[in-house]
Amino acid sequence: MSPATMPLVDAEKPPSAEAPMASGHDVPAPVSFADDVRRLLGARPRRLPAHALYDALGSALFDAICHLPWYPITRAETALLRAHRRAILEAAGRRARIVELGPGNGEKLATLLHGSPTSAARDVHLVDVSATALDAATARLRRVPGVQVSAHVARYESGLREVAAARRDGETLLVCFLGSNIGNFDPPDADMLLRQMRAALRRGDTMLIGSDLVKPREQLHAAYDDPLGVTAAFNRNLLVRLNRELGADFALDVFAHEARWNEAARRMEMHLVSQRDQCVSVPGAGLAIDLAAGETIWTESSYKYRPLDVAEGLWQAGFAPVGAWQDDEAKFLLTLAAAR
Ligand code: AVI
Repeated sequence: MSPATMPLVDAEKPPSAEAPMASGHDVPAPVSFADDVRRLLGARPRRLPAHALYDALGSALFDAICHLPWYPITRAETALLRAHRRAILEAAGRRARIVELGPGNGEKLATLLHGSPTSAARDVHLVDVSATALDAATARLRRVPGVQVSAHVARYESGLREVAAARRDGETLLVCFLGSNIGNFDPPDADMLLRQMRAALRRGDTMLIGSDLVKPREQLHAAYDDPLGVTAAFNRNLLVRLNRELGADFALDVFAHEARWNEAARRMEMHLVSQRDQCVSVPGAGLAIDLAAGETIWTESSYKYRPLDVAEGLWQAGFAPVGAWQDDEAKFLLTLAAAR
């Protein structure tokens, strides 16, 4: 990896046309897994909720993906964090309370925190809907000297609001949204999420966001359909979860993992392709579906970005990019933005 530093973006100027400030949206009430499955799997094209990929086994498989030579996101981002952590922490301020949304195994935040002066005490908050996912990250971060960790089992928006509301006088917030997690949201949802985040912050708070960039199709295919079949297992595990939790009768061997690059939408898609005509029932969601041979269940989108799109999306949501660092080999971008 060769992290290359990009020039800082002028915080006073939008990347393109002037846009209105974010106003904050109402957060929709959480729906149950069964409701989500009924709505998405019952519709055409058939879909499943990507957030459901992360049960205990799914989280372990995702950890394994991050170690695969064909999946460069985690390594590239870790290298950028290591190279620029002092600048990032300095810009966030000495008294920054740090929040990570979707911390994975905690390794990336640990890398960032090792840039703090050893004397600095840090209040760190982790937000995720999965308690299992939070356990590993909490244990990892407790080993970093001077760090006090609190875990919040919550959706990103509500967890962030909770942490922001409890800040002490004089504290700023640094929100870490790493790993290109933003890429798993369709653009309207990603925009809304950024606006909701902005609404929870005060002017001058900062956000550190990782975005995977558009790259050659072959590299994307290898990253999302790796020769070891780990990503295929990660994808099929969603069916294992439906069988276990909703009493479904998916036969795993008649669904093939497929990774597709959608050029027009600039996204990788993961699908499970039915290998024959079949009928599947999901009693826990009150659903029975017919699948034709070749029909797919779309399980995840991973949007890929151009650097200017990232800056523009942040600006539209009420943030001013103040620093950006790119890994030219892996094509990955880390952006630090201030709430304006
Ligand atoms: C967590 N997320 C950013 C990963 C991604 O690249 O979209 C999840 C993943 N899906 C397949 N491989 C990794």
